[in-house]
Amino acid sequence: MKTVITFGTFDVFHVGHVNVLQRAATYGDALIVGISTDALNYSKKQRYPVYNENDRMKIVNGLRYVNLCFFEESLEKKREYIEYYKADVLVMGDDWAGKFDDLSDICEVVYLPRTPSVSTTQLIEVISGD
Ligand code: C2G
Repeated sequence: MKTVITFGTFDVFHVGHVNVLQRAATYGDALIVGISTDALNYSKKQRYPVYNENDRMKIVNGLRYVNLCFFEESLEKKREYIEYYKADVLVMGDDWAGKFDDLSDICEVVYLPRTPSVSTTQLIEVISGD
């Protein structure tokens, strides 16, 4: 059995997230998703996500091609998570291209093209009428 792992905030969940998760699932038999915690997001962006970590996890967990979700507490712990979940493949969007190549000693590392013209930042601008 081949296990795939991916990570993300998934806030506010949109079709670009669906596409990357759906494509990631095709790289193996089971897909595990690390959901960035609210605290991790705050440390990166100095703002909390629109949806809290429990709701974001519930949304991603509800997708039929996602087998398991867990909270990603630190960007530095990817190696630990990959080893813990015995993942064979790490899949990330290509905005992270090259960033995780050092993990290729323990798993296959794949970067998938981002879905163009969809982003939460853009969505927030449309909703707020900016
Ligand atoms: N994504 C995509 N197309 C978009 C937007 C996002 O393919 N238009 C992908 C990203 O490349 C990523 C995943 O969707 O693989 C989740 O994106 P984010 O929620 O923005 O995750 P991010 O904050 O980049 O991840 O360890 C990484 C952290 O968890 C943070």
